[in-house]
Amino acid sequence: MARHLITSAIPYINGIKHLGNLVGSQLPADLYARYLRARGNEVMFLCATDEHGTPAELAAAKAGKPVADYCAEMWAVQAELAKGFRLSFDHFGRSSSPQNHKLTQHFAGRLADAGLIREVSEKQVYSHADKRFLPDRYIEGTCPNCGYDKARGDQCENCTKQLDPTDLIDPRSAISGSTDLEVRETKHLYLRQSQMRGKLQDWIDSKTDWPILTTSIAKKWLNDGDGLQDRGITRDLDWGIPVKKGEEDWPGMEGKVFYVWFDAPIEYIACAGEWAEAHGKSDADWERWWRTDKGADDVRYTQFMGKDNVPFHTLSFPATILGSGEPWKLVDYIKSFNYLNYDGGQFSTSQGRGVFMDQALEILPADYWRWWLLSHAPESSDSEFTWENFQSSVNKDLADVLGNFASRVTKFCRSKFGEEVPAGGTPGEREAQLIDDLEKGLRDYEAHMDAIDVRKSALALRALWVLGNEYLQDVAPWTTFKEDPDAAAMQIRIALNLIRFYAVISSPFIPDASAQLLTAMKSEDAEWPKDVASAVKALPVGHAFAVPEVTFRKISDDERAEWQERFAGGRR
Ligand code: B3M
Ligand code: ZN
Repeated sequence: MARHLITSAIPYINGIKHLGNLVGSQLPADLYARYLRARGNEVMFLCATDEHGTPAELAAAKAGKPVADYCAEMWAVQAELAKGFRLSFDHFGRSSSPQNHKLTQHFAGRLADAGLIREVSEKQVYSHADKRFLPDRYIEGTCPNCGYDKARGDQCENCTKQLDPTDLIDPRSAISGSTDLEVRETKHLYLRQSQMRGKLQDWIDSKTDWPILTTSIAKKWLNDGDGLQDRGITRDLDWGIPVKKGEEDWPGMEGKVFYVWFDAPIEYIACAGEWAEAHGKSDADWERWWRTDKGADDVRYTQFMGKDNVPFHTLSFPATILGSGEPWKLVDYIKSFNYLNYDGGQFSTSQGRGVFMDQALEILPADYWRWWLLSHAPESSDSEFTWENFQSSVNKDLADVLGNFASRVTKFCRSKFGEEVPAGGTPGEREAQLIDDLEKGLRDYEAHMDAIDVRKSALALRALWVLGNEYLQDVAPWTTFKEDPDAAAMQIRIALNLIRFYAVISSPFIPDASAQLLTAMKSEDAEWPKDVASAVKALPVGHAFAVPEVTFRKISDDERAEWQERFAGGRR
């Protein structure tokens, strides 16, 4: 038994996530967490909402709510959807928690003491009407290059020219439209990441087992002069973690907050503190996951995220941790993902394009989505969701292969032998072959799961389901029964045991169906199989079972067409 700390990138608070977001971090992290628990490891699986920054403020304004209220509500919505998808977090925290405030200020203080923070004076646009400094992209005006009248302060969308807000003709606030703007001097804190280049380089070079996607992005940013530039870690916003040096005020930083990307990864740690508080545990209980001087040296820490988040996790966050000079746990393995596209285009939150988590659950239970998303995870390249593909995957893999196996076997047994595991017959060569194949297949599946090769794991699991189907097809107990009822009983005994075996090993992918099948087999033994030979004998002769309700139903062509149409026009 080992100890595993697992975190998923923490989703932004401003709205419900789409399936592309889900498959890029939270869902594969859940798959891995469930697998490791099923194999008897001690797991701490953490996620949270990422609640700071301009997008949170603007989303709250758009909803007409105070930002704190908006975040509290959206946290509850996201927590409920996470439950709906059976994401088995040990805790779903909030980056706005008191724990994160304290820890973020603590890290800033440590970094300052280590000489890794410098103050920089900048010119920034202040909006009197909005009573705030405006980030570059919240200033609009006319492009000096092409005359487009909705150019943004960072770039003109029309001619793609990179701009400074001061380049714009007739600049106005994108929030209120006000033209009452003023350029003001303001001071900010910069993290001197450049000082840590050597340490980061050594650390990344030591990670020879990381996926190519992760290391290629990390190295690109590390070696590309831009990647390790000193980085502003404060902002002129109201909502966020007030800039402090530990518990002390920071002269000149009054009214400023930390940049969202500074405090968000620190929430991974703070979340463990929130977990401890929520469960009446002590500091030592969470620190044993995070402090190498307090027991975390034997923890393996794995992070999950979309590729766009990799630089923050391979450079900025490690810079914060290493720079603190304190014994915090660094990540051991970063699993990153490409993008999932939607039906010939991209998923888009701003345009409401694609299927969102709440909508998905309105249509079908979580397992259907979990299976499709995981078996098509965008690992080696981007992948695409199409309704045809979804329909065919659900109908073939889940309904025909797994669901049908369970229903055929149990119904046949009920009609010929009654609702208990039948006696009689002796396994022969075909059964020995089956056990051998399953044994190899199981080891293959485990190896892919251990390596977090999500697609390969799904393929390996499906191959195990197929082996059972092929066996049934070959031995055809419904035919055998006419000449040799004892042999048919033996075949069905094995097949009934396979249902339980499948329930156990499929649970990381499809937890609800697995639980349903285990209940139908009236078994509480969900322990991961040590070997297949004993797994196919786990339910003894005379053990009662019930025919399960339909485990997976098929998606009809009409439904597919209806959904395709419904989701084509964007979110309504
Ligand atoms: N909220 C971006 C995202 O959800 C960001 C991740 C933070 S991880 C510390 O993709
Ligand atoms: Zn332009």
